Amino acid sequence: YSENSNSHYQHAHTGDFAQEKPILFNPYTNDGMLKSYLQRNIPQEYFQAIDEDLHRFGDAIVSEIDALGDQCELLPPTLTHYDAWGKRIDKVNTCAAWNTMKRIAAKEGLIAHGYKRKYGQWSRMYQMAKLYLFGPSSGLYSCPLAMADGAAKVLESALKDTSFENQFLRNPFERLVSMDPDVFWTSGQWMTEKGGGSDVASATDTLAYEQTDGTYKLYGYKWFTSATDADMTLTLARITDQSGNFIPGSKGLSLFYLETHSLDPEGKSSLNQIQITRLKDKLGTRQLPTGELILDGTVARLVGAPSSGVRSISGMLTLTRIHNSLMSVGGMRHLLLLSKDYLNKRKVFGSLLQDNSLHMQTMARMELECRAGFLFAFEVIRLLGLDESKEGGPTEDEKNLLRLLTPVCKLYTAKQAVSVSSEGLESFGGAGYLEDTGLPRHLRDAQVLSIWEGTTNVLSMDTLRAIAKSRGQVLNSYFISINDRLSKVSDKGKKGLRSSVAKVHIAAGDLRAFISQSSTMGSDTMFLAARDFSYSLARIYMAMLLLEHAAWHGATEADVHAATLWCAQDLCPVTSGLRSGFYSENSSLLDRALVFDSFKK
Ligand code: UCC
Ligand code: FAD
Repeated sequence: YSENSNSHYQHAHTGDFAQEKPILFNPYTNDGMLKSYLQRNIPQEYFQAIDEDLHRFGDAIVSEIDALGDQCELLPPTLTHYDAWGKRIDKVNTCAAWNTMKRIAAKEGLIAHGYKRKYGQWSRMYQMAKLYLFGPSSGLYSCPLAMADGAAKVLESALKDTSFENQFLRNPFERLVSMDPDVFWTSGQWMTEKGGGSDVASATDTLAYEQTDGTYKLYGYKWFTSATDADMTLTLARITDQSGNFIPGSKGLSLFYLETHSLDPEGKSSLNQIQITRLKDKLGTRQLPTGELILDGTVARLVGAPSSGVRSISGMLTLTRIHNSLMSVGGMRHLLLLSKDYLNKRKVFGSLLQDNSLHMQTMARMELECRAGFLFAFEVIRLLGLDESKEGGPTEDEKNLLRLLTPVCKLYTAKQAVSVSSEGLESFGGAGYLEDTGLPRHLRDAQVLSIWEGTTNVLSMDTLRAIAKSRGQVLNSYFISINDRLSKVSDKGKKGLRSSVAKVHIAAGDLRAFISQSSTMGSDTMFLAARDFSYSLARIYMAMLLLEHAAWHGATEADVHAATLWCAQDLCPVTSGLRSGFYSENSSLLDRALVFDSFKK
């Protein structure tokens, strides 16, 4: 035996090749869409300061925050029911990185910027641009921040309402919008009960008993509560009369504020008569403690008028749904940045991925979804900024658009995020499926975006609610906005844009025709068409936004190509659905037969 070649104990030969891994570079400086959008929309005197801050923040994400986000995934929260001596404590244990995220969020003003309003009507754009960069690297800390923002919104408007004693909301509001990490609070949003999360009105059986001091004690079971470690929450419950009777349905629900911890008689902090029965075992969002809670005499205070709980909490839903859209587009962008870096690192069939035109076509399609989603989410954010801080107040059209587009944007971008995340993982081949690459969690975390904060169908119904409640005014505002803004695009005469503008006009015309026809077809038709109708509203509006961006003087050839590609798809699927008879009673019966075909319990 020669010493090197024939030893029984030779070091395993594994070959010389090791794949270079994808790296995240500054997510601000590498996102031309974000920068050009902000440049196009924010006055120069503000843009410069915002640009500098986002550049710095992008560096911090790469150097510090992204690694903390990884830690949150690797060290998920746990629940300790009892201390060593048998005392029930229900302590949620979160990792150090999760706790650091809270401090970063406060210091960076991730909620505060939306309320300090240093940049007037552009403050929301600034705040949300930071959150868009932060979210995908935050280990899901974006979730408690979304709820904190939603709660701040409700509390801010409640504090202006003089019809009830509201000063107890001052301190929590100041904490939610604080930039001091030792003062900053996050909030929960406890709506879902065992009986359901969509049909909250039927499912809620948490009861609220008024006490002599004007507070309430709540008794109930909250079935999904994300960020169980939050400092406070807004929740729904039914107020009983003295005989213990309560009003069923939506009309019987009231909104309550409560703090999750209170001081016990010895001055020690303990849960406010809350038992955390367990933490959910979830497909994704594993970084986030999502618990089931029993409220057993939890002390709470009524916010606003009794029996207007759903209406009162809808301000929170608007904000959290906007955050959901933001996280959908932020997640797509983050994965795409990694995928783009991989293009010149991975070779297939003798050439780099970046030289493979079929792969580049696949990448371009993902990029297109991301850009369209981005413009849509930031359009809703722009409208939110106008609604809150426009000098002289928002116009009726702006208010209508915010109401209509919030659910439409949430439902559409969530679906885009699931599909782009799936394709994004595939762009890494088998590596995209391996846990230790850190990639699979992007798909797992995306899947929840179309479920929580209202599923796709429930938000399609909310779109119809917005239309019905405004007697169609929100749709008038929608078509006015499309026409006005497209008329400016067609004047620019950029190559290829005119024919795309014409396609959007045709699609918008088809949508109008569908709307006028649907009024004669009965409510069942509109119910069956609701999802395709919302998709049509989304695609047409996104087409207009892409064209508007492409017509901007600073736009690139890529922006023009993106607009052209988007307009080449079916922009108004509800028209095709109607032509195919999808919304007829007969089609509905056939759908039912298809679903149950050969299904026997
Ligand atoms: O999932 C959750 C937290 C997840 C973690 C946070 C993620 C943050 C983002 C991601 C970042 C990473 S919390 C649970 C979320 N739950 C839902 O979204 C519930 C889904 N269900 C619905 O949306 C339903 O439509 C309901 C429960 C809101 C309403 O159903 P009802 O009972 O049929 O309601 P009504 O009777 O139609 O409405 C009652 C009142 C009406 O006003 P009035 O009384 O003036 O006639 C409605 O017009 O509430 C008004 N209203 C609204 N107003 C209802 N929805 C809205 C709305 N969206 N905007 C304005
Ligand atoms: P269901 O309502 O039972 O939906 C089942 C199916 O029916 C869905 O496909 C839905 O689209 C469809 N459907 C329902 N209604 C209609 C309709 N009218 N028309 C057509 N189709 C319909 N909730 C909270 O309150 N606070 C939280 O912090 C929270 N955190 C969560 C965290 C995670 C990880 C998850 C997964 C959920 C969380 N939820 C939370 C709950 C979440 O909001 C609900 O699960 C969601 O709203 C859906 O409700 P559901 O589970 O009852 O589904």
